Amino acid sequence: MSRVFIISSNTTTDPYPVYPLGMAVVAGALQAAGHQVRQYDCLAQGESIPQLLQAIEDFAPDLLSISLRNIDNVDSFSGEDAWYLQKSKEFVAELRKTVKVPIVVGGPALTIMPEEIAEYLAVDHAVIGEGERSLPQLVDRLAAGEAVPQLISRNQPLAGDEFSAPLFDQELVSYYLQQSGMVNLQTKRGCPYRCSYCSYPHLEGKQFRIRNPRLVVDELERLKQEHGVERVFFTDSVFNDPHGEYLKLVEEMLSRDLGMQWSAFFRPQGFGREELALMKRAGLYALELGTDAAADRTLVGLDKRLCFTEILEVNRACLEERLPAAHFVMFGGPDEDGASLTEGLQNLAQFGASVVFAFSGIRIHPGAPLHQRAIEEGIISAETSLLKPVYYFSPLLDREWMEETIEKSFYGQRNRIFPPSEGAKRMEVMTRFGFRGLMWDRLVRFPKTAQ
Ligand code: B12
Ligand code: SF4
Repeated sequence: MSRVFIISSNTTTDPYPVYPLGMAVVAGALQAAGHQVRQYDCLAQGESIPQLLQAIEDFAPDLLSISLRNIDNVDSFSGEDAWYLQKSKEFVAELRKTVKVPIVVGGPALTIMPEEIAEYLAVDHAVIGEGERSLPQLVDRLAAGEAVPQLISRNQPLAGDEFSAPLFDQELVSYYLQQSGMVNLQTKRGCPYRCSYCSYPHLEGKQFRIRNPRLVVDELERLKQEHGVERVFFTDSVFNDPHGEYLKLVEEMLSRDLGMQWSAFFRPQGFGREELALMKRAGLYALELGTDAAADRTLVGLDKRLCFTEILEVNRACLEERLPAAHFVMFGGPDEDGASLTEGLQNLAQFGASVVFAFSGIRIHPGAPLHQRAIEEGIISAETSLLKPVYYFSPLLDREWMEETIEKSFYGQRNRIFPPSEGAKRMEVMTRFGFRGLMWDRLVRFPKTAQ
C-alpha cells in the first residue's frame, strides 16, 4: 500500500467552476487498488503554497500527482493570462523545493502534448491517457524500486465497465454545488467522428466505450442520496451516439424515477422531438450543441459530416420541446470566406430563441487533421510549437472584417454571444444576481407558440 497525494491544479472559473472529475476518477482507482489517497483541489481549497505544503507534509505521501485539465482557454482573443501552463510550471517548481517524493502529472492537457508538457513542467513522470490502470501500476513500480521512464505510454483502453467510479469528496461537492449548482459524471468515452479540429478522439479513443446504464444510474443515485446533488453535466464527448445507446441510459433514469436534472454535449444530428421529449421526462433541462460551423461549406471544411438543414431540424425540435439549446460555432475555420460568413450569419438567425456562442479562429491541437492543413497552407510549420495556443484563420478572409461583421450581426441580441468575453461578462452579472450553473439557459425566451 502506498500513499498518494493528488492535486487538481485547475483554478479556471470560465464558464463556471467544474468539479475535478479526472482527479476523482483516478483517486477512485487508486483507492480500489488498495492505496491511501488524499485529494486536494486548488480551486475549492486554495492555491496557497504554504497551506498546500502543510497538507502534503501531514499526509506524508509516497507520490505526489497532479491532474492537469486545461492548457489555455481556446479563445483567440485571450492573451497570456489565459495560458495556464506558465502558472503550472511555477506551481510544480514551488512544490519541488520542498517535496522530495516523485511528482507525476496526467490529465487531458498533458495527454494533448505529453512530451512538451512533461519537459516544460520538469516533472518526474507524465502519464499519457487514462489514469485508472496506469497510475496504480506506476505507484507499484516505484514502490518496488524500479527505474521508470519520464513518459508513461498509454495502456490498452479500458472497456466501458472498467472505468473507475469517481471518489466524490463531500467538501468539494459542497463547494461546486454552491458555486455551480452541479457536479459531473461520464457515461461513455470516445468519439468515432473525425471533425478536423477536435482533440477528443485523440484523448478518449476513436470508438465509443459505453458504461453500463445501471452503473451510471447507481452513481447518480449515490450522488443524490449521499451528496445532495440534484443536477449533473454528463462530460461525454458526444452524448447521443448514432446507434441510440444513450437512450438505454435515459430509459434507466426514467425507470428509477431519479428526479435529477442533467445536461450534456450533443451532436446536432439524428434526433428529434420524440427523443427530446423522452430525455426531458428523464431530467434533461438544456443541450449544448456541437454545431461548430454555420454554413454547409464550412461544415465540410471541418469534416463535420452533417449539414446545416440537420442542425436546423434539431434546433426546431428543441424549441418545440421548449428545451434551451446553445450552439457553439467557430468562424474563420477551413474554407471560410466572405460568402460563407454571410450565409452562416443568415443561417444562425434561423435559430430563433436558442443561444449562439461564436468564436473567432480555431485552436490548433497537435495531431488533429487541422494541424496538417495549417502546415500545408503555410500558416505554421511542422516545427511550430503548439504549447502556447496557435489559431487557424482561413486565409480566404480578413480576420478583423470577419469579427466586426459577426459583432454587427449579433448586436443587441441577448442570446447571441460574441466575442467570448461577452459571455463571461453576462455570466458575471447573472452570478451576482444569484444564478448558478450553465446560466446561458436563462437567456432563452421561448416564443408563446414555438417556431
Ligand atoms: C466536459 C468538458 C467541458 C465541460 C465541463 C462541464 C462540467 N460541468 O464538467 C465545459 C463545457 C464546461 C468545459 C469547459 C471548459 N473546457 Co472543457 N472539456 C470537457 C471534456 C469534453 C471532458 C472533460 C472531462 O470531464 N472528462 C472526464 C474525466 C474523467 O476525464 P479526464 O479529466 O480526462 O481524466 C482522465 C485522464 O485524463 C486521466 N487523468 C486525469 N487526471 C489525472 C491525473 C493523473 C496524475 C493521472 C496519472 C491521470 C489523470 O485519467 C482520467 C480517467 O481516465 C474535455 C475533452 C475530453 N474529451 O477530454 C474538454 C477539455 C478538457 N476542455 C478544454 C477547455 C479548453 C475548456 C475551457 C477552458 C473552454 C472555455 N474557455 O470555456 C473550459 C474550462 C472550464 C473549467 N472551469 O475548467 C480542453 C483543454 C485543452 C486545452 N487546449 O486547454 C479540452 C481537452 C477540450 C479541447 N478543446 O480539446 N469543458
Ligand atoms: S467535434 Fe464532437 S463529433 Fe466531432 S470529433 Fe469532436 S467530439 Fe466527435
